[in-house]
Amino acid sequence: MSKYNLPPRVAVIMGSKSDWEIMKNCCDTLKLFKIKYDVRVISAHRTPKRLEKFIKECEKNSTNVIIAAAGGAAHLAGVTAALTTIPVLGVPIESVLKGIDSLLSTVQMPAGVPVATLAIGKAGSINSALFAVAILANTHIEISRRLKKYRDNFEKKVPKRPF
Ligand code: RP5
Repeated sequence: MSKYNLPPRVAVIMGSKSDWEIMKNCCDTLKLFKIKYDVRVISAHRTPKRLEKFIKECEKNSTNVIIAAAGGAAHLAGVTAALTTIPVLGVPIESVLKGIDSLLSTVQMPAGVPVATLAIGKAGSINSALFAVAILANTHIEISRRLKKYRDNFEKKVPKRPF
């Protein structure tokens, strides 16, 4: 089977176990769409060898998207993107500086190695999964159907009046 026909697969990595409370929202969202995913604690500065090894595994098992979350001097998504051409989505985690440091560290990649950066915290965590789903929906009709259904339900939940 060609790697392009394999079931879609997403990897979710985060710099610390302390990021899990936010990143479980990402995993719950992937689950909702029945997307296969791996989830790991990998830090660019604390466990650089683990990062390199994991990225090699992702390339071997044809992972389609890597979601990388980190807080503070958040270089995990950037380093990940430097080591692979698999699309990398970055989630800035709230920090002592309210996540502004994480956001800027993740989003401000110099031209050539992109990281698609989501919002700080829970919204970014959920949206990173939805963005991965949207990427996969381009080539997987069933995922595209699920995404459209999700959006329809989303619209139904918004009240027409504020009272
Ligand atoms: C980053 O430092 C992690 O992604 C986390 O958001 C932050 C704090 O990590 P811990 O000190 O809680 O392990 O690398």
